[in-house]
Amino acid sequence: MAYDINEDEFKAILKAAEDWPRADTLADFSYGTAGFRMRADLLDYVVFTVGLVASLRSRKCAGNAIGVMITASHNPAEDNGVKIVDPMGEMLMSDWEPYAKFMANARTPEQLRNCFMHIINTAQVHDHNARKVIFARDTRPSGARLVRALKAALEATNTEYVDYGILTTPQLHYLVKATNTVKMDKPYGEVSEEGYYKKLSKAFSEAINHATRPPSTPVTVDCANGVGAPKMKKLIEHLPEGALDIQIVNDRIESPEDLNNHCGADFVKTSQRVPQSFTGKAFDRWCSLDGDADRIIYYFVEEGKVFRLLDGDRIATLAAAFIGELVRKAGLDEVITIAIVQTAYANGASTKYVEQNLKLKVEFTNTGVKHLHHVAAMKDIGVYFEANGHGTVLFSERAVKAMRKHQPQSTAQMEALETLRALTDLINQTVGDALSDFLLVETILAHKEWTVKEWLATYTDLPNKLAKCLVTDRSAYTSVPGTAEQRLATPARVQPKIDEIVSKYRDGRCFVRASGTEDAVRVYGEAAEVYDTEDLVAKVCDFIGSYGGKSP
Ligand code: G16
Repeated sequence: MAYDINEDEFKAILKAAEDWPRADTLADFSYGTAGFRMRADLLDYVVFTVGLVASLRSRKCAGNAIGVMITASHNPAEDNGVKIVDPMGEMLMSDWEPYAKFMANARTPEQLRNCFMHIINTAQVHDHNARKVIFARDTRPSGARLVRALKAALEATNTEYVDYGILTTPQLHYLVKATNTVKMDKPYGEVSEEGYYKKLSKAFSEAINHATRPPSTPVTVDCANGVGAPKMKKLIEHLPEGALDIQIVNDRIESPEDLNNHCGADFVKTSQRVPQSFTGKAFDRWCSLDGDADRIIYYFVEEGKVFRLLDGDRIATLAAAFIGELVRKAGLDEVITIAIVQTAYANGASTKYVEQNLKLKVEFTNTGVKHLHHVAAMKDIGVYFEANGHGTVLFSERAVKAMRKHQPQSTAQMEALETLRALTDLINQTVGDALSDFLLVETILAHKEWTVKEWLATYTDLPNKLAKCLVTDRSAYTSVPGTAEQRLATPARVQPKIDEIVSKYRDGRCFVRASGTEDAVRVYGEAAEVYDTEDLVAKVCDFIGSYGGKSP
């Protein structure tokens, strides 16, 4: 069936678009790992068109609220980005990504009209349907201007909207799901930022209820000088008194240039160093959020200032082991299975530990939580984390029902069951969430009465290194499908050279892929020895530098 464009609506769109002209770039914009991301001054028109797509998506989804988040997360302060959130709080359905790309690249009013018509007809979008969009932004100054571009598109398309101001990315995901489930039997939570803190703090109190005692040592949180700082402070106000001793550093949101600058999860993970403002003594527990608080990683120093990282792989293994124990103790191990989803960036030692010690199945996907989430959602309990600290644990409807119905046969079974049920509320079910993951890790350490030392002792990481190479055209780097991005299809000469280099190192593994959030290719390497790893990655970077660009 063919749908016609609403001429009045389209006139309003063209009029509004005049204030947000497309940046004069030759290259096409693409919807990458986490939406559009680039220098903020190029984004006005892109955000405007995202508003149009979000409005159409809402109409397609029977008027359910669609989320739009304006953030560039771990990127430097001069960047910004925008992404669309689907009705249950998950990332935009992949079939719609090309529509968003198509619209952002329309260069003339005619092309914009064609794109609009194309979406309406191929996705079969009813013009008369209700439409609603809710949105938020991180602390970047450019966010305020981009919000105006978004509002212009929403007003032109007669779309109802709610502006939630400054939030973390996972808070916006939470609000999308809460908004769309408000009339259901089991609403996801109160539709407010306050409701988010209330849900998390209540679940946290219940989850630590059966722990012998709260963690006896303080934990310090590096907030990357981003939105995580004020939001973590608000969360602390809601937590039960004395439950956790939390110190906050890097909370200067009034200095935009400090955002992610020598601090935050991405800096700590990639440089394998402590962040700015680090004052920890040996074995003090520290963690870092990223710029929009959807990633978290832990770390500490040993005596002699040896740096030790407890990254996303560590959080995944900690969570899977703990939840597995609870399932067993609750008497549900015959009914509920657990699986782990990782990407190629997972340290080989973590995968081995999961398979050999935890006896759990590991599945691999391409980079991007949007890929991991879908695989994890198919499991009874799906634990997914990227090594960079982005991830969560999904409980299927089936698992939640089994937990609800199960009659415990002993006090121990009852306690395990109560803790499990609390985790289903504590852990953000829409997307990786640094604040929720933080409470999860603290809960587990309290139950196990572990310090960072015992946590680190579960397995030994293979030495690894992640580097970035600047190339003239990152789109020239494409991966062979089905290899979890571990093999390059193009440029044709690169993969054979990587294979040749890797073959010279014991336990060597190395792959190269184009980043979907930065204008660079990433090079990941592992080997049996630290100096081998450094050497391996340096050689691959040198080759890429000589081949198609310049290495940093
Ligand atoms: C985003 C994605 C993550 C991904 C990261 C890096 O994180 O949500 O899943 O791992 O980008 O992606 P790439 O290697 O393609 O640049 P964030 O925290 O920046 O939104």
